[in-house]
Amino acid sequence: MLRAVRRIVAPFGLALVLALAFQGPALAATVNVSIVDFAFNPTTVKPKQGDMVLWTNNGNAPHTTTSDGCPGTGTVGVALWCSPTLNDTDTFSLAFSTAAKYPYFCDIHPSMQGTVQVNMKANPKSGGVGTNFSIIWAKGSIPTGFNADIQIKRPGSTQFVDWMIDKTGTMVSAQFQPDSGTGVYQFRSRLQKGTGGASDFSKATKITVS
Ligand SMILES: [Cu+2]
Repeated sequence: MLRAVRRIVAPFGLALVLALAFQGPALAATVNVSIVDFAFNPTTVKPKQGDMVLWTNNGNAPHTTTSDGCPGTGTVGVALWCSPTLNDTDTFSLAFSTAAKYPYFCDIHPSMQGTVQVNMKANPKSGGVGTNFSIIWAKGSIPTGFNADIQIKRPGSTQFVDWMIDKTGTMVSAQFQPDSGTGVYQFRSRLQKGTGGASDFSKATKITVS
């Protein structure tokens, strides 16, 4: 009997180990936000590029998840998503491909506010003046009708300046070779709507050149 059980369980155990081993970083994750009366919980989420954010209304009141800039809301922003009214247990989801800081709110209760923060990636994170760095501001492609602006802050500089502007489609990364000697270089990105309106800039991603 025991042997029979083991014969059944062992292959499943192996399958589980293999499944975990091959899961890798390629699979997009889902980050949950619970909408309650009257807040987004958690207020700030940080999905990785390509991850999904799933909002669920767990409150009794109707709510929305509304990107700053949505038409008719009197706000300024990128208007990346404008959910319909979500009643109790209703959900709304969106994959975030592009690094940026996305403020949003509930259009019914504007004091309910949240933020989705997606960071850029750099590979490698440190190197020499001859190193080619991959600077990655989106995964897959930039949403249709939108474009990405990427800024750089070079060592010794006090401000960000434009580096890559109005990138669309699958223009989601670029090579960077240090052009201002050694030190820390910082990059940040935001998403713009083609006809105006933009998200906030992402948190800076750093590379160290020595
Ligand atoms: Cu609300």
